[in-house]
Amino acid sequence: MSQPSRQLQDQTQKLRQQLQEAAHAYYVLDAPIMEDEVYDRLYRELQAIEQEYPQLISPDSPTQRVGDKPSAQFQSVRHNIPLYSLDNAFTIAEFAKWQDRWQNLLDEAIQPEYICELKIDGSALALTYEDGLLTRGVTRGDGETGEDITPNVKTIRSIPLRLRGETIPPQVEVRGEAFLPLETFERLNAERQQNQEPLLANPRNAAAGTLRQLDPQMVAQRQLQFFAYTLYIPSDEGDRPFPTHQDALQRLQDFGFQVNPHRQLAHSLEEIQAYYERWEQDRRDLPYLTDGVVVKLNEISLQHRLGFTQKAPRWAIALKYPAEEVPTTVASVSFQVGRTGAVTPVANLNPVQLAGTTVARASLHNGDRLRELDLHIGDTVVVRKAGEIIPEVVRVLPKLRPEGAQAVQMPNHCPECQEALFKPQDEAVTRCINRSCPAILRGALKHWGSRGALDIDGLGEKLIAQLCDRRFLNSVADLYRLRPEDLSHLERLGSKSATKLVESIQRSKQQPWSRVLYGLGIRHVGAVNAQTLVERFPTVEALAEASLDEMAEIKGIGPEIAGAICEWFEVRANRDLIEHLQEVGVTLAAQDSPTSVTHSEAVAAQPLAGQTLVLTGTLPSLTRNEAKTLIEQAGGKVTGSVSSKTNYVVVGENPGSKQAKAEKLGIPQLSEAQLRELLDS
Ligand code: 0OX
Repeated sequence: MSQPSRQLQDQTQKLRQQLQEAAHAYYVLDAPIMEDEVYDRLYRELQAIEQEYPQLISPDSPTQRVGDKPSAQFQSVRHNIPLYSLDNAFTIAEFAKWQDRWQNLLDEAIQPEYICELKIDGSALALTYEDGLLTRGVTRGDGETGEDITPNVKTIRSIPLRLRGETIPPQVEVRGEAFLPLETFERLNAERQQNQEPLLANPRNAAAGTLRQLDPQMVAQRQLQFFAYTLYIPSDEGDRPFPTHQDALQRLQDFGFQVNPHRQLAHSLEEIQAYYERWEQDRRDLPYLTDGVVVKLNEISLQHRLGFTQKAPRWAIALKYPAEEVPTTVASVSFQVGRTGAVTPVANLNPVQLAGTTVARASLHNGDRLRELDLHIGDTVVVRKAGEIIPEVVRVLPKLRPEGAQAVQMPNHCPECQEALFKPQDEAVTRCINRSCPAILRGALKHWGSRGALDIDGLGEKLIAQLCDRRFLNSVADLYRLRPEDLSHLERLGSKSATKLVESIQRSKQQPWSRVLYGLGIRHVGAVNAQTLVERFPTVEALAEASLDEMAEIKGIGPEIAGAICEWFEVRANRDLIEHLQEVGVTLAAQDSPTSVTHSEAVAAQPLAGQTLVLTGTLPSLTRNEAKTLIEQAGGKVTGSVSSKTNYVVVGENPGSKQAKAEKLGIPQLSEAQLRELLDS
C-alpha cells in the first residue's frame, strides 16, 4: 500500500471538514451553505482519495454514514443510565396535581422555572460519544437494556458523527427522539401502495421499525431525523455539570445536534396552559407528529433534589393531547344508502372516547376498503378522527379476533329496497340503481329542502321518514300536495307546526330556477354550477334540449358534468318529475326581474364571499371539517393562522393562541351560533 503525502492527508482532512460543515448547515440548521452539486463533487473527491488510501478513512468521515454490511442481528446492551419514561397528565388539573406533589416533597416554597418542549412522537435513542466520536447508538428497549443499532444511527444526518466544538469532554451521552417526517411517511406509503406492499401503520411505528432494519442502506433511504433533549457529561460535578436544562439544550446545539426550536420557558400554570393549547392547534402544521408537551423543571439542582420514582423522573411530566386513534370493538356493521344510491358500510362500535368526543360509529368507506380490512364482527379495530365528519376505521387487529367470528361482506341487494346492487368495475362505490328506493327518495327530499336548495324550514329527516313510510311522499313534487291535515297525525307535530311547514313548502315554489336545478341533485351539479347553467339555459326546456357539446363548452362545466346532465334527462322518471313540478307551480325558468342574478353576482352574494376565517378550539356541534365546508359553501375561506387579513375568528372550547392574537389585532370573534347566523344571512 503506497503512503499518502502530508499534503494529501491535509487535503483529506479539509474536505471532510467542509463536507461536515455543509451537512450540519443543511440537516441541522436548515440553512444550506453550498449547492448540492458542489457537495457531491467534494464528496466524490473524498471518496476517491479514501478508495486509494483506505488508511485515511476515519470513522467520522461523511462517507462512513451508510455502511454496506447488513447485521446478522443486534446485540443487547445495558444502558449506563436507564432511559426513564415520563408520567402523563391529560388535563391542566392533573398537571396542577403533579405540581403540588413535587412542591410538597420539598421543605421550602419554590417559585419554579419550567421549560416546555414539544413531545415528539418517535422512538427514543441513547447515543454514546467517546473523545467526541459517535461510538454507539442504542434503542430504548425496556429502559434498562436496548439494542445496539449503531450502523443505523449513523445514517441519520442530523446526528453528528463527531461532536463539534473546541473542548470536547472524553465521555458524552446524548438522548433524544428519532422520527420519520410526515412527508417521508406519506411518500413511503404511496410507494408501498403502488407495489401492493402492506402499509406502514403510523410514523411512530415506521420510525421504530426502520431503526431495527438489518440493512443500513434501507435505513438511509428512509431519511429519519433526530431531536436531542438530554445530555450527560460524567464529571467531578456529577453527570450534568450545567445549571439548567436550557443550558444543556444549548450545549447540545453547540455540539451539532438538532434541538427542537419550539421550546419555551414558563413560570406559571397559565403560561403552561397557553403553551399546551397553542400547540394543540399549531402542531397540525408541523412536518412531524407530536402527542403532547413535556414540562420539565429547568434547574438541574432541583431535578437532583427530586430524583426519580421507579420508572419516571419527579421533575418532568408529559401533558398529553387526547388520542386521535383508539382501539375498540365492532358490534355490527350497517349499510347506509345515500341520495345518490351509494352504499356505505358503517361500523357500529362499542363507544370510546376519541379526541374529546364519544364515538359509536365509524365509516368503512366502500366495499373495496371493507375487503382490504378483512373485517369480522367482534374484531378489535383502530378508529381515527383526523378532521373527517365521521371517524374512520384505520385498521383491524386480526390477532385479537374472537374464534368463529363472521366476516363482513358487502350485500348483493339493497338493504332498503332489496333490489340488486350494482358496482361498475372501475369504481369503488356500490350503488342501488332503483329509482324508487326509499333511501334514495329520503335523501332526495332532504337535499331538496336544504338551505342552498329550496330552503324548506321544518322539513327534517325524521319527518321525511314518517311521510315516506305513510306513502304521502313518492317524489319531491308530492311535497306541494301536502295539506296540514295530512301532517296532523304525525308524531311530535302540532297543528301549528303542520301549517307552518305547509306554508314553508308553498313559499319554496318562488325559489329561483337555479336553486331548483341544484335541488334536483344531478351528479356534479352543485350550487355554483347550477347558477352557471341557468345563465346559459334560462328554462328547464332549454336545458333538457341542450346537446352535450353545447353544455360542455361552457366555462366551468366540461364534458363530465354535461354527460351527467344529459343522462339525467334521458331517464323517464326524471322527465315525469319535471312535469309534476311544473304542474304544482315550482319555478323552472329564470325570471326576467331585477332579482335574477348573474353567476358572479351569485358568488358575490354568498354570505361569506371573499371573507377569511380562522377556527380555534372545539366547536359544540361542528367538527373543524364541517365548519370549513360550511364556510367554503358560503363563499368564505379558512386559513390556519390569524393575521390582519383575517375577517373573523370562530372560537370554540379551549381556544388556542389564535384567540389571543385575534384579541390583540382587534379581529371580531364568533361563537358557533354566531357563525351559523352569518351563514344563514
Ligand atoms: C419527546 C421527549 C421525551 C427524558 C427523561 C426525563 C425527561 N418525546 O419529545 N422525553 C423527554 O424528556 C424526558 N423530553 C422530550 N422532549
